[in-house]
Amino acid sequence: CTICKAKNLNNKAIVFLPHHRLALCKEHFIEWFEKRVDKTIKEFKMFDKNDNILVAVSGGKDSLSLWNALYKLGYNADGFYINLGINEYSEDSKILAQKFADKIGKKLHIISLKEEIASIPEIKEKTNRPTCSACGTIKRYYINKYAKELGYNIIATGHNLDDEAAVLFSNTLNWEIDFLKKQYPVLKEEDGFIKKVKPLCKITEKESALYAFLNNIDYIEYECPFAEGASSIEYKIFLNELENKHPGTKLKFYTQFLKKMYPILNSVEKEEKSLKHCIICGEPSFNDICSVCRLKQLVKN
Ligand code: Q46
Ligand code: ZN
Repeated sequence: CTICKAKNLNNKAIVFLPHHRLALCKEHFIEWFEKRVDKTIKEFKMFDKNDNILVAVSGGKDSLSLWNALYKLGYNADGFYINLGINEYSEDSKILAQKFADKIGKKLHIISLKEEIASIPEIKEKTNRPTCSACGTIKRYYINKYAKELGYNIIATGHNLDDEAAVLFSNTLNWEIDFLKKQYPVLKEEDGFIKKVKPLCKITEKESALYAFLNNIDYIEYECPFAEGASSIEYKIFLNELENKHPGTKLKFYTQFLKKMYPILNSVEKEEKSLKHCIICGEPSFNDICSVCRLKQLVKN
């Protein structure tokens, strides 16, 4: 282990991180991971120890690793789980999320989509919206709504470097300027929207899986059945091939975008669509009726 060696200790490394040129033992990997998360939180001024954080928990490795790291770093963080009603996947992930919350003695708020609108499979059947796009809109809507009602001022999600690099790659391939302009690990608080942050944005998927494993966190190891065939998976595979040949590619692609391209994109004056409030539910929306209320109407009809 690089750190043990410097301290004249003799622990064997269990992992090699080529993009950081570090070989680390279990103890120092965990320490490195938590320090890196904390550094990211401070670098982007995400939150501090006085904030009330709500972690979007899916039961997967990223959200549980994030919650564990925030807990160990001494931040005030509870969890929020949406039961999407996707058969065993939702049942299994709910059990694992609750088990983890009990282990660290933190509150996990749980809502059921079936009670709010309808389950994801029902929404898929009754509307023609692409499933993951509808699911993403719904998740963002409910966590924002409940965070406000429950008195949290920060929403933290487990998006990792692989996720961010894949989205950045897709948005760049399609020159989605409006999306690129918003691709930042912090979305500031805005009329009706709670501040949203991504503290794992510089942590790879492998690092987050290893952190979960070394901390004995039980997480859901299989993907949601609707994830199959998503183009983001292809982009992740492609970026990993590049990463294997040239370690550090993903990190550089993402961090250099934030440093060099993001400020340029946002220096151009844009015509801001003004934010209103949905006439049905009162939540922030760019249209008279928000997309979740429209979805509700489609499901009913
Ligand atoms: S849960 Fe929902 Fe994901 Fe399943 S339906 Fe798609 S978006 S894949 S993170
Ligand atoms: Zn609405």
